[in-house]
Amino acid sequence: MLIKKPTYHDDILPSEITPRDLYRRRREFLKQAAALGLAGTMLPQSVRAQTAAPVIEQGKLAKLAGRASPLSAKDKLTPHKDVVTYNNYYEFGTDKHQPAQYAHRLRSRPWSVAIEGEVKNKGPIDIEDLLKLAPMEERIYRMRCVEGWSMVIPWVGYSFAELVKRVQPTARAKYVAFTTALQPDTMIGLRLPVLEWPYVEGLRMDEAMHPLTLLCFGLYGEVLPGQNGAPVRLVVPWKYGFKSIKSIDKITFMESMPKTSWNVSAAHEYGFYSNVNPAVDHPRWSQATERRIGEDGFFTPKRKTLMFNGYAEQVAGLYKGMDLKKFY
Ligand SMILES: Nc1nc2c(c(=O)[nH]1)N[C@H]1C(S)=C(S)[C@@H](COP(=O)(O)O)O[C@H]1N2
Ligand SMILES: [Mo]
Repeated sequence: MLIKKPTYHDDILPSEITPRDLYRRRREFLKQAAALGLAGTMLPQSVRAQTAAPVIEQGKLAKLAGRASPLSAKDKLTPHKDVVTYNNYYEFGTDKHQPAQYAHRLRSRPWSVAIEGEVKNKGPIDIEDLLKLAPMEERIYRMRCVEGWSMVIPWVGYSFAELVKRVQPTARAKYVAFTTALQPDTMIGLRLPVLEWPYVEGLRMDEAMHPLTLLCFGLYGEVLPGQNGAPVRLVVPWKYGFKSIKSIDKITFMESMPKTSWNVSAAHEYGFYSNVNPAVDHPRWSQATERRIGEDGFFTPKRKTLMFNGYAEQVAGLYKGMDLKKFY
């Protein structure tokens, strides 16, 4: 696809780009995207398009075993083929099949994760050390995208809390921000100012410490392929998919609520909490039902979306007394 370069210059340092510049670039892009008919369901209406046929060249991935976890869901698994070819990873394009086409280019070694902010043990952790930090578990989780589809995926990883225990946040840490790596030479989507790059997500400290919050390195018994967020990502099963940030290279403990990429790009559509809540519609579509990928025949009825994606028993306590329509 040929995309006319937006009207900004490559020689401007990211630090020199003001929010106003971003806003202008984004508007410029949206105009061009509308003209070109680009995909991207989560993006504003003007940015929709046809899906290209997937080209999948899957190399053999290394095995990554994990002991079965009692936190696993009992649902039928989504076929592996769908898990690795139907993705949202906008850094590799806003079309569902583009990440599978392009993300094999992602360099996942060498890799380290910077630990910063309100924390005693600051500094980079090498990916090989991160892999050995706690025993690997296989966790079968339901995932639900804000776009209205869901999957059931056997992830491999360990609770994010294991890492938190070792790096020791200070008493001032109330939130955690996660940042995706920036690889301009491999991430073709970075040319499109659809989101504020790098992709940033955040959790409240108690959400981050919940045992269900998974620091994830693999799926289906193999290391994560690029399109699913190699070499390390987050999986937060009771929140919409976009909170499950991919290819993390920085974790920052913070006293105040971090800005998140989706909230910056469309505050009225994507709040900080983003808990799966069938009673709160997306401004442009309902969240009451979902289509489970892999079981969608012509006559297959949609599933009813469950509060907290079916994890209410485990997580509802985190939000006691909060108005979840206000804190969406
Ligand atoms: N860095 C980054 N992380 C991301 C995204 C993205 O575009 N960039 N998309 C999110 C969205 S919207 C979803 S639904 C999930 C999809 O994860 P999967 O492709 O592994 O199923 O990743 C999330 N994490
Ligand atoms: Mo999503």
